[in-house]
Amino acid sequence: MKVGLIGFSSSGKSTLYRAAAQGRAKGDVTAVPVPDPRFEAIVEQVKPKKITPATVMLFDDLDSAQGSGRMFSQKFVDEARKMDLLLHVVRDFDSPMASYHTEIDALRDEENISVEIVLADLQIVENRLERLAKSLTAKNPGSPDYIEKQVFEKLKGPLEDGIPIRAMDLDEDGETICRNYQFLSAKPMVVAFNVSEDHIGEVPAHLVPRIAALAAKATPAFTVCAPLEEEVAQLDASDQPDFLSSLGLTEPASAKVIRAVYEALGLITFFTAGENETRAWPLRRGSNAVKAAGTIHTDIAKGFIRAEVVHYDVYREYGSLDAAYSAGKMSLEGKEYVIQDGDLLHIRNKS
Ligand SMILES: Nc1nc2c(ncn2[C@@H]2O[C@H](COP(=O)(O)OP(=O)(O)O)[C@@H](O)[C@H]2O)c(=O)[nH]1
Ligand SMILES: [Mg+2]
Repeated sequence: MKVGLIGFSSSGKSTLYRAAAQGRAKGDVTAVPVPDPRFEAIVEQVKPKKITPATVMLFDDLDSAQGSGRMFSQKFVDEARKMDLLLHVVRDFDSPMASYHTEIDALRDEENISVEIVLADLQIVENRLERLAKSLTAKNPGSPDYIEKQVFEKLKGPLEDGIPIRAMDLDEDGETICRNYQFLSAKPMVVAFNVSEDHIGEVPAHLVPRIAALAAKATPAFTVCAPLEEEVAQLDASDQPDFLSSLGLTEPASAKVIRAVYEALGLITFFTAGENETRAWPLRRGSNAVKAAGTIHTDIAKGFIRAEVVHYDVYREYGSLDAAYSAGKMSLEGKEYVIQDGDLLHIRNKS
């Protein structure tokens, strides 16, 4: 899953990118581990030879907005279209580096980018509707042009009101067409307000209403302090908890943001706890057991017999998989079983 960082220059994108990459950042693209205390607990108990967390691909530097004239370059739009989710970083700290606006105004910056994204989609919709108005086949009920025209007419009004496509209720035709057009405002988005050091661990009052308004537009929003996050990421894992608690925090804000990204992508996690490899696997919410087996290996899906399932909560209660199995807490599930977030799986298969 591809996550692209967007936002004005010097808003803190690269800083947050390096923090989230936890020391693994190489170039502009990094597979970022999804923080998951459950996975850490499993690893701690199993002590496997190989540890493979779930990851998302984080893309820094999509060449986003500079803040003058037309905000989005064609290169930016082309790159952003390839992403599965946009992570919008907004500056809410004072910086001599910020060349585009001297005064801090996070609400203005957030809105400018969000509006531009909606306008980019509106322009495509309007251009296409103009063509379709001249199309004869678009008058033919049931034709692809006719369906597209109906969908686009429904999108136009809300887009004019600044509503992103992701916040609209689309029918199946709408979903398909929007996917084909790769509309930017149809992509899930998470907003990270990059606050100054004196607002660590709190939400400044001026951001509270905006964060609520964004949530109502299907856009989870958080505050982070990117340089602090980077500092935390540079510490040894064993030193992080003390440092965080000295600031009154339980975990880095970037962990929360990456988890929100993961959730906004519609992903849940299942685990395989082996002594050779213990692994967290991302899976589309609502997927069944064969689909999960196929994520591990196509052969395992083909030879699927049954899934042995122990949920993480049960695993924790008994302390190990062996103990949970001995207590009869393992359930055998068939192909159609819907995987739950936190399931530990072992797939019985013929291969
Ligand atoms: N004071 C302060 N400086 C920050 C913060 N976030 C980023 N910076 C600084 O702002 C500058 C630009 O950050 P960068 O991550 O490169 O921004 P980008 O252009 O969006 O990638 C760097 O010098 C950062 O150290 C913050 O929360 N507070
Ligand atoms: Mg940068």
